[in-house]
Amino acid sequence: MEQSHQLVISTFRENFNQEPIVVCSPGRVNLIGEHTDYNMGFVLPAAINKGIYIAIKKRDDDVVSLIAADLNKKHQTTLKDYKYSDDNWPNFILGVVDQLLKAGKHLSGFNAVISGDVPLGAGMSSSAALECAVAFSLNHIFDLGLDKLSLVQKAQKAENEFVGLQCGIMDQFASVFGKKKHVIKLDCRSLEYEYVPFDIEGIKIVLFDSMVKHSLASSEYNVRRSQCEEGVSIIQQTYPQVKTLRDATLEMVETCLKHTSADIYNRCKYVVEENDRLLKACEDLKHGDIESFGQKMYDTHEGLSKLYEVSCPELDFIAANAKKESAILGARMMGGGFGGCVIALVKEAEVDEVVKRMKDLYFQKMNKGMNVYITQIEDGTRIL
Ligand code: GAF
Repeated sequence: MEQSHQLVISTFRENFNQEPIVVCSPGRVNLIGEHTDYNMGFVLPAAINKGIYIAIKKRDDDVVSLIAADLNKKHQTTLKDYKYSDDNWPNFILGVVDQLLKAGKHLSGFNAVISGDVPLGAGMSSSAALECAVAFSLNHIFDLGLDKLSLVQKAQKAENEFVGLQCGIMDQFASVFGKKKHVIKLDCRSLEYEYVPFDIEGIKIVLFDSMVKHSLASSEYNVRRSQCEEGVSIIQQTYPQVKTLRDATLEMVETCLKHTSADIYNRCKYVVEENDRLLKACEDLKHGDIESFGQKMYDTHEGLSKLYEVSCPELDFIAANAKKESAILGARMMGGGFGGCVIALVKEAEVDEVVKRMKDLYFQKMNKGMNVYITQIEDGTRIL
């Protein structure tokens, strides 16, 4: 992290000859509760020790001058002329600017340099981290007076409306509200949340990165979301009180969807089961029953792979091998899917041997390497 911090400052000084402020916004892990956020259910994410850094300072004109230090790329536009960029990375910044302007906030132009150590496309939420870093830093330099939840919502809407991914609120919420050594039990309907201690003696959160970049992710993600909505509209014909899948029971899914399309039935069944699983997993945490918690992670993987169909052969292979390791208490694919990481709870004393075996097996089967990240749970978005 220190490297990205230094890089944004030095690049900023070289290019703009000014002193910036620096904001860091972390990536996230999610222990359990996948594809539940946009169905108004629960999630259990945490901010981690990998993040996006932004060095930023306002200008007197309306020029927005951006540098992506890791990509060695520049983008320049104005507050009047900005538009979607085929280069992609500027969109996560311009999308937030767009939301703030639409909300009637007064901005001038600004200079900004970004860098980070959240691997891109690995399901650790680099895009949400960037959006949150931008929202937080603009709020600070222009003194916009937005609270943390408003910043999260602006960042999410930037992704929905400018980038085009109909994501839920989990990633942005985790990045901003993260708390060292705690996971966040977030109710995505009421937006009430609780910090649950997650500092388990002798257990590490390890991410096995399949190195598959999820190219299908945004299109298939939006398809999953509309399949869930279609399921809800069918259930509503019999149960008008059901507004989202959060309100549905397995019995309703069986009665109303069993004889409709298999896809709709499977997607909705998974979401209703996952919500229930998360609540039980939180009970496991309270009782310190990490074995039972871990078993639920494997069950989530099964659901994501077979019912929700957002996994891929590489992720299935990693999760299946994890299950054979006695030092891994639970594992599952994490995030939107179609690539990215498997998250695993691994006994600390055996991390090195386990990682080596998992990497070797992956290489033998897939003929490619796998990156592994041993993460720590850290605080959310902050000024440095
Ligand atoms: C992506 C989205 F951005 C989140 O909102 C969430 O839906 C997640 O996929 C799946 O749980 O990270």
